[in-house]
Amino acid sequence: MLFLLTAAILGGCKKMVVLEPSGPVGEHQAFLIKVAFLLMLIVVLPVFVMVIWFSIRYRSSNKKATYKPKWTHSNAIEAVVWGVPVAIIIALGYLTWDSTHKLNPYKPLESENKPLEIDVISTDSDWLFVYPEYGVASANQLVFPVNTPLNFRLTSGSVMTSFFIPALGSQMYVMAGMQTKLHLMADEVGVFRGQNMEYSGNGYAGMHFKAISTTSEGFENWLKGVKESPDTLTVDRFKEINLMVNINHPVTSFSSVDPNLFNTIMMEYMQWMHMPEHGEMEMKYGTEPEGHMHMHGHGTMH
Ligand SMILES: [Cu+2]
Repeated sequence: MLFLLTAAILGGCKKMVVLEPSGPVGEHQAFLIKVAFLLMLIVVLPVFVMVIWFSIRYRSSNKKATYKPKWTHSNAIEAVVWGVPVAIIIALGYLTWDSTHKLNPYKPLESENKPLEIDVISTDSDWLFVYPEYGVASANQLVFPVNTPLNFRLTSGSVMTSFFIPALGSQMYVMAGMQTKLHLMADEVGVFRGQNMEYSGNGYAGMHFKAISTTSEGFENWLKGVKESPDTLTVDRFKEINLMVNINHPVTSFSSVDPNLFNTIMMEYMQWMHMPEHGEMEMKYGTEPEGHMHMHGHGTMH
């Protein structure tokens, strides 16, 4: 509680989005943080109490305290010292096991509403959000309807980045030549901060964006606006964006998107991995090197 209080005071008026999230994934994660914190207090609080109590009661000037210099074993102390940590570990272990499965970022979220597919592509300084079902895209601004599961698949046109909207929960790595997945949902209308959690180079400072959770009418209206944009997202246009390091992160709408954009960007790195030296590496190691198998695990094109 002390920690929460201190953090709340230090945080001032700002909402602590991770502890007060706006979606089911974030809520489960905030619950875990709080439970782990309370379980930790079971050990921490008695220790602090005993430090004060013992130092007062057993000070050298207190002649009234019982003096027991000869003792070797105490079943009661052993039971507390071992029993409590074991109970805490069992409780934490169960919670971790259960939540790891429930919060698997690859697991689709349950909802009455139809999920929205969103392809996320990161560059050195920008986030591109492609809506394949609508054939539109948006740079550095993510707009989506409230109470709708968001099915993200993510890849990078450049270095490794990390996609995170703290108010919604779970961050996910974004890697070139690979595809990762993430499922999130917002249960409140609002504007949340999205950011890159990986120090990725020059453009890192500009890699934050507004994640806007809106009503379904708001989303439809936004789509209409995007459809009117003169800008289109072709593979060539993407390459242009990918080369720019723009820390001013302008929000841009694209009225149409090359349907193969995501796979084209991913394949560029997949092909690179299949160059001749790649074969030599497999010969050298006798088997495929671990990193490579990891990449296959994420790719869908192999
Ligand atoms: Cu391969």
